[in-house]
Amino acid sequence: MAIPMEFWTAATPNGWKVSIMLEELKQAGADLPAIEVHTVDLLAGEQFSDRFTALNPNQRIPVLVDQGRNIFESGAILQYLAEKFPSPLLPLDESRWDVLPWVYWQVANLGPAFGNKLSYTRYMEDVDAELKAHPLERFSNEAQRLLRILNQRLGNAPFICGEQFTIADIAAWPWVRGWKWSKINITLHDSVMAWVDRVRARPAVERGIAYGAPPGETDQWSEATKARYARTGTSMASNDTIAGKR
Ligand SMILES: N[C@@H](CCC(=O)N[C@@H](CS)C(=O)NCC(=O)O)C(=O)O
Repeated sequence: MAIPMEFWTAATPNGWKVSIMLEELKQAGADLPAIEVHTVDLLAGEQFSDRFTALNPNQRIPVLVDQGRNIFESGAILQYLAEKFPSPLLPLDESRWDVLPWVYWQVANLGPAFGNKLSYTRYMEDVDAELKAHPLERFSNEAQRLLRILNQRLGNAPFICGEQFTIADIAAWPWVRGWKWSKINITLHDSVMAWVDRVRARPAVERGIAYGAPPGETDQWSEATKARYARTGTSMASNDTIAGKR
């Protein structure tokens, strides 16, 4: 019997990248082992526990544990799974270089810009509006710059790397689809809007975003869920948390 994989996650965009990937691989017929899902309570600070830090010294979800190896960073996990279970999600020949730069682009650019815009928009209630104005403008402009790039690509093909849905789409989509929460206006970008719907229509994506989401709230959160996310985000974004003071 294959040793189960452990998937350490939470209901957030970076966690959903991996849950979508696992569901897409199942859909593609990959012979996955059993997956043990461990939910990390980010509000309680479980990401800072000794047990979790031993899995990921960077103290962030997601983490995949496979055969005694801990893989952290969502982009690395997507690549690891794609290489271990070959499928059209990532070509394994030379043409993988059409895909991998867009995965790195997401983790190095789109994720941080959207995440920072979200933090200043929703999670810094106790910071003066005047102090937030500059970072808000900066991350908003950067998010729009990235959306223009994405829109241009998606004007030429249905997916980021062409005709085929790949791990580049899996990496970018969970952040972009959360645009109402981050208040990043994607409606200016028609091809991005159409891609958000196109990806959402995939059955594996439907299952992937259900991980950790309250039933019936995969697309629209209740007020109680929004309040819980706001509490969690506020705790994670706090300077005291980042400075290790709590
Ligand atoms: N670059 C990392 C980012 C991971 C990340 O920021 N995860 C967030 C949840 S979306 C987290 O664990 N935050 C906990 C914290 O900030 O304390 C990746 O792509 O895996």
